[in-house]
Amino acid sequence: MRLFLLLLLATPAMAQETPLATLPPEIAERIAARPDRFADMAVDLIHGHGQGGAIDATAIDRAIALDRAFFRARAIRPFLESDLDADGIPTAAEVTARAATLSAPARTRLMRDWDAADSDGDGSLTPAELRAHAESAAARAVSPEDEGMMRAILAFDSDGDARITTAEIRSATDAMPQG
Ligand SMILES: [Ca+2]
Ligand SMILES: [Ca+2]
Repeated sequence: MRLFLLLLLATPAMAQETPLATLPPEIAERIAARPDRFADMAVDLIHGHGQGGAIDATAIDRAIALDRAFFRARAIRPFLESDLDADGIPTAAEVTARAATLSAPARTRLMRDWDAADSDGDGSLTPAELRAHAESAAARAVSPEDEGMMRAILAFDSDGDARITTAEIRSATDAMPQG
């Protein structure tokens, strides 16, 4: 432990030059494999969710939460559209009525999602089942690895002002060997 601390103190310049060293290995490897792809993702996130060409930890958290909310809403929308009596609980009969108005591929998708969402198989979707279905769709769409890649942007704050600029991203990733 003491040796580790001494090593850290002895190599500040090196630590500064390699933001990847501070990241979980699987994230660092993914960035090192395609630095250009990581830079494109980071710059898009900065433009989309940052301010004045820079982004901070709060804005990255918000971007991840917005992504998750989008996929949760998308997953439950077909069931809300099936809730014909508006009691908040889509039933098998209601979903079947909705399914009959759809194209074959959309019908297949709706019924497959229905089977997955009605986890106790009782023919109705409780709010808890709807929420669980929404959460699992969000988890599939935004994986822990995707989240890790977005949060990895924070490691590229070379001037330490807690805001990461597109220039900080580009100068670090341009210096990496391109895969
Ligand atoms: Ca159920
Ligand atoms: Ca900065």
